[in-house]
Amino acid sequence: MRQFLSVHDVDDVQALVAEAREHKAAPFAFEDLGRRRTMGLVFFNASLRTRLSTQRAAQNLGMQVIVLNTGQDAWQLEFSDGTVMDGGSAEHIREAAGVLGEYCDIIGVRAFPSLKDRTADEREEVIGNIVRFSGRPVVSLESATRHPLQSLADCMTIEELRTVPRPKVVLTWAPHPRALPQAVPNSFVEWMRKSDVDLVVTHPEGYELPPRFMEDTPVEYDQAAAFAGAHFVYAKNWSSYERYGDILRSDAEWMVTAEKMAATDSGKFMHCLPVRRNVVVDDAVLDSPSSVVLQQAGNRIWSTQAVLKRMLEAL
Ligand code: SN0
Repeated sequence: MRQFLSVHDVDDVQALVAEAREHKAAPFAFEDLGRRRTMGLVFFNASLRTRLSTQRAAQNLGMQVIVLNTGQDAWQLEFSDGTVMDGGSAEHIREAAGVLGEYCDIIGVRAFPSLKDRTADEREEVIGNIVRFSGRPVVSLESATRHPLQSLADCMTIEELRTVPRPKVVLTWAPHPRALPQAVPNSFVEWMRKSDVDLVVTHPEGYELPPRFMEDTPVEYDQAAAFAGAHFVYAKNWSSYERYGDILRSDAEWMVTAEKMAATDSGKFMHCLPVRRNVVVDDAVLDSPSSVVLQQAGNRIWSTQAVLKRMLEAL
């Protein structure tokens, strides 16, 4: 695998999930594969799970890991070409990415959207420029429009926990005080569509996800109807795509509660974390045995390890 930016870089999702489960069973089976290889992690935004699970995955494969937090530690970067750089930006992405390519064999990048300019966000310039100017294989650690490593871990978690051949999976919008990206739900839909599940997306009017990710995925505007008989409830807030980056209403009644979960078929509660307690989901759900958020977070290591192993093999 040369790069990992979306589900389109994976030929067989089921096979990759199976490999991730093998890494979980035998974490150090390939501990020499990444010997004398260096993974660079570049964060333009905050991270807890992605940062630590990617380090663990790379280290389990014998790689060295170096981390750059661009916000506080690095020079302010310029992205547009032909600019007279006499303002705040000290370094152009062309040199910065080229230097990363000198130091790293594989580069991971996290770059959230602005949520202001939809067209610009959809161009994925940050990660695209690093691909272009580093000349190295790049792994998305969450881009403006996608979070594929999260989705792979989600597929793995559903595969581990499913009790029926084709589970009903509900992606539900949930309230949040801040405007958040559509990256996690976009990716989740994209990966679920390649999995053997019945996917239903539920959200208030105005929070429709981009058609290029949804395609013909069913949308149910009645959250209670969507939850009926669900085997997995995946909660996530996102801001409006149509009125790009807006929070349309507070919609507090969309919080996931124990009462709502009672209508599911012993449904498991999933969330990518970080989660706002008693805003997105109430304590009663998060602290109940139906919550699988920690298993989901744990699986970030093994799913990333499966991706990095394939990328190391392609070096
Ligand atoms: C990010 C998002 O894309 O929604 C990362 C999720 C993996 N989440 C946040 O930025 C949450 C921030 C907050 O204030 O709760």
